[in-house]
Amino acid sequence: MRVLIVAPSDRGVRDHKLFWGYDYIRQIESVPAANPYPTYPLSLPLLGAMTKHHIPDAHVVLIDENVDQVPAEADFDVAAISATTFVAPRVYELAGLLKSHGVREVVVGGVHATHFLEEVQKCAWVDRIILGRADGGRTWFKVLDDIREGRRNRVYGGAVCGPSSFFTDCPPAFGLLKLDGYMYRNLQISRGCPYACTFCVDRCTPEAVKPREVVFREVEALRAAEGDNHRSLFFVDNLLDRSEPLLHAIMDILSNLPRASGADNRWTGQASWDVAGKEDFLTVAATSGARALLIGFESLSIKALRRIGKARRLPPSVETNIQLKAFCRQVISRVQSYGIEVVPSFMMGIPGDDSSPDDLIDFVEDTGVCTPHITIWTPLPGTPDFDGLRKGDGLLYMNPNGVPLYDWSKFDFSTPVCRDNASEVEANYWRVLQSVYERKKALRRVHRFVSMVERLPAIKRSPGEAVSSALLAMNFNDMAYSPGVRNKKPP
Ligand code: B12
Ligand code: SF4
Repeated sequence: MRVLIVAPSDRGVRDHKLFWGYDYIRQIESVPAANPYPTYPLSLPLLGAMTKHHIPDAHVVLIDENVDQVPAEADFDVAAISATTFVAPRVYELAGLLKSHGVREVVVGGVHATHFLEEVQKCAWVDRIILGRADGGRTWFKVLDDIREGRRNRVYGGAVCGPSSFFTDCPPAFGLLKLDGYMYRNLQISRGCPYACTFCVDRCTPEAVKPREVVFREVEALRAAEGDNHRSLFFVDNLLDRSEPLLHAIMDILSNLPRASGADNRWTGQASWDVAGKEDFLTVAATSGARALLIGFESLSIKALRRIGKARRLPPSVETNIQLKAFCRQVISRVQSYGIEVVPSFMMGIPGDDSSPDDLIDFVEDTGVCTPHITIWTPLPGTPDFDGLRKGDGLLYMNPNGVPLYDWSKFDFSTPVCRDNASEVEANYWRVLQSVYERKKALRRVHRFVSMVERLPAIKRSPGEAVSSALLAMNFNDMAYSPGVRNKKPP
């Protein structure tokens, strides 16, 4: 069986300004042309490994359209396409294209298929749709068997997640990726999230951690596949600072990660604001090579946090916007004091947000965070925010008669898609972005962070490591300060 597995390009997204998208990265002067994209989608090597495991003589080709092209002569029995929402239009285009090339079966899975079946099943070119995880319940094996044996079935419901639902029989097929095309190497230790943010598709999903020997085998497989082209790791886990006892399993894995000689053994990951109180975790993170932790603060307004279901996770003493600012500042300085850079995430335009754009600008300056990740609140299918707005006719860019049902190219996280106050939100957004990423200010923050790391007594970090953290920060800075941002005229 000849199997093509594709992650569609994000290039169709309006104005090419998808934060961390292809065209953003292409504009960064410090990123060599050979590395045009941050990281590969982990679903590709995972599906590749599962296919080879289940059908050892299968010919498997992985294409991430952000670094490669779908072969013109697409002579495949099966094309499997991974769909996130912002690339959905390209998913449908590819499905038609591949069918016209004679591909027998087009299969679509991924987060958009899972949460917006209503739309995906309207596309006539799509033969089979997979909901949920390909590895959970080993749904992908069932799909391959049905195709091989000619059984018709359009929709497969994958199990969401459970402790045993990782595919652990063999590591992801990293060797089938063009690893040279990426700046970081994705790996996953755990999945799921117990929290209930109303804008997130991963809310309230059961948590699971891979056994440590599985993670170590994956690191080794990755290092073998990349050869001399070492890059640092990016852990895609929603939150590394999980609740007990999963936290201990993760700390054990991080402390003992195989360290290849000559490789860049540092890593970046995601955590919650609770991490500030987890000293053991921070110590393990710092000593095992953490460069940065991405933390979702989302807003400096209590009302906005209430609206998105995050306020209930604040300590009871945090009741006003002033207290919230102080709390966020404390979290950041705690993590920074371990020599770890914080990439805080904020969303503007959440209904009820009563903080001002200047609050955010001042906060970035105060905390000295090098690379704030600032986007516009963008409700996506599968979330209560999307359902609520859709029901109340509050969403812009509907496309009532076609596929896709919305113009997803506008859902780029820098365009307001909510009808209320759209032009005000957009004007404020660009003002904040241009202010915090003004070249001199951004470099001053990087310099502050490097000097702070160099002065740290407790953590044994060489100046070289501080500089490397700063370079990472500058990469992100460049990214956000790309001409797309600099030359954008606020409406
Ligand atoms: C790592 C990551 C990134 C990385 C790498 C992106 C990439 N190219 O893969 C970076 C940092 C670059 C990134 C950027 C962005 N990301 Co991101 N990211 C993630 C994250 C944390 C992990 C994804 C991952 O690797 N998971 C592990 C793999 C193994 O699981 P998976 O992808 O879910 O695949 C499983 C199933 O979905 C299914 N499946 C997937 N594809 C297919 C295909 C077939 C045929 C089948 C059968 C099954 C199947 O089976 C897989 C295995 O079980 C997810 C959140 C999450 N926890 O999943 C968000 C997530 C994918 N990102 C998201 C967003 C919004 C973004 C940004 C727009 C953020 C921004 N504001 O800029 C950008 C967009 C850039 C881009 N073009 O991708 C959203 C997407 C929501 C949506 N509805 O589309 C998510 C879900 C976060 C969230 N909770 O809302 N991201
Ligand atoms: S945004 Fe983060 S903390 Fe909130 S539900 Fe999603 S994964 Fe969990």
